[in-house]
Amino acid sequence: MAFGRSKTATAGPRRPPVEPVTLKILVAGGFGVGKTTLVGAVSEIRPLRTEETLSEAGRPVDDITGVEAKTTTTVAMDFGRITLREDLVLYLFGTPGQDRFWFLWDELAQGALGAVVLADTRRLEDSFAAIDYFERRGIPFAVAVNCFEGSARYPAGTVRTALDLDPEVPLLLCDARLRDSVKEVLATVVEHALTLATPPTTADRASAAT
Ligand SMILES: Nc1nc2c(ncn2[C@@H]2O[C@H](COP(=O)(O)OP(=O)(O)O)[C@@H](O)[C@H]2O)c(=O)[nH]1
Ligand SMILES: [Mg+2]
Repeated sequence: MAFGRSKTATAGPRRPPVEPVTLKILVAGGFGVGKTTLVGAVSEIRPLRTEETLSEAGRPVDDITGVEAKTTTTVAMDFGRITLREDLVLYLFGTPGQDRFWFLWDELAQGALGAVVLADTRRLEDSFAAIDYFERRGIPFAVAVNCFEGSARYPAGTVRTALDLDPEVPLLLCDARLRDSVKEVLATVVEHALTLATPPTTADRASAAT
């Protein structure tokens, strides 16, 4: 009885602190699709928002026709942090919506594990640019349809076809205002990205060859 290895005897009096893995996730999608809302719903730190007053100089460029009450715009990004598990912390970077900030995307994408593309079924075409961007750069992403009230519910297959998504790209419905819903989206992206990042095992290759 005394021959077996005893875990409790060899483990120290305290468990060593877990050093969490930190991963960077981008949050993209068209203007007003819910990026700032999503980051704010889950972030444990007060989300950093780089809202800038629309300036006189920016007036000819920022088309605020129809949204005259909008006097600020997210210039660079939304930033937040969420501990998904004890050993897994995500840093969230919302990408800027305006076309003239596209040059920032390459900076933001540096070192990103994956991305969430938020979509609104009332204007799916607003998500095309983000999907194209991540496809072209081989950055793993999942599409999350933000279910606004009043927007028709389409079957996932219909949305998938409309967005011309590759079959392995996860597509899910979410509510960007709800912490649990957003957490599910983020967990899906991480899982998807890690699956793609894991080299196939010998067994996988053998079965693929047959
Ligand atoms: N009803 C509803 N409103 C939402 C939802 N997500 C975002 N909004 C609202 O839509 C507007 C635009 O969202 P915002 O997060 O600023 O979009 P962003 O431009 O992508 O950052 C805001 O007024 C939000 O409160 C949602 O899931 N349901
Ligand atoms: Mg925003």
